[in-house]
Amino acid sequence: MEKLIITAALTGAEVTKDIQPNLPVTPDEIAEAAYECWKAGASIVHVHARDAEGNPTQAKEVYKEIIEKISAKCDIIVQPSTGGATWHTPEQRLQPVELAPEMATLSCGTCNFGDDVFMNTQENIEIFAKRMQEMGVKPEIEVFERGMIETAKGLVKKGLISAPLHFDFVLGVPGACPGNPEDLMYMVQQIPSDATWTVAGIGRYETPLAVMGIIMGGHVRVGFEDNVYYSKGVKADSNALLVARVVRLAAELGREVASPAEARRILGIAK
Ligand code: KMH
Ligand code: ZN
Repeated sequence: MEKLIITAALTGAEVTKDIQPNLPVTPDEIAEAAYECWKAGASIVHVHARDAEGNPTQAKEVYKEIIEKISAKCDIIVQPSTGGATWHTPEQRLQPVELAPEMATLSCGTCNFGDDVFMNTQENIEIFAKRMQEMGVKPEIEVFERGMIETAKGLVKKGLISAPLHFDFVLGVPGACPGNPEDLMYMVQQIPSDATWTVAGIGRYETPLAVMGIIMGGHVRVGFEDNVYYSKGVKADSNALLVARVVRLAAELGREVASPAEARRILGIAK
């Protein structure tokens, strides 16, 4: 089994400081949180930017500042979001790809997202995929529902993304696929045999699905974007503590953790 890639989803677009007082929102806070997660064992950070008021923004300039600040501290792979918030336009969402980051997310379909709709039309998915290809950005295919895997396979046929694909199963979003073990096992059975995958369990699904990812040979995402608690009713003090728990679980289960350089090799990212 390959070493385990741990992604830290630091901020997201939905969580606020009221919900999680330790949420990193400024570029300095995000860079420090990324550094702490790197020290704890993460090899990728999934980044959402916030503006000066703490609201979600997809502004290229803010992502540029965040990437520069993180890269000055450590060699972790920085993966900006192109999902943004549900109310962002496709044009706003695509902005960080212009910075040619090593990776970026590519959501491959529309689903309900709590009380909102996370809209990804076929036309926009193709525009996003094409621009990532032109900019040399490795897409992480975000899968919230089963059909999104088929959309990704369709992008391969159209030459807009290429093997080996890397999927992220985001399971447990209210309104989309739940995060039970059988949901993950079914998803994994549908992807190409040469593909890699990560699992991100939302809320109470986070830790059980992390264990599933470790033992099934997948990779794991944790962090405040997905879950703000350390245990039932107890808020986590930092993203790094959530990463550190996955590192301990992996050690107990006999799986080594990948460095960023090893993660690049596993994912086929040339630095
Ligand atoms: N905030 C969600 C609406 C991504 O980062 O690519 C979308 C999201 C997915 O978080
Ligand atoms: Zn995200």
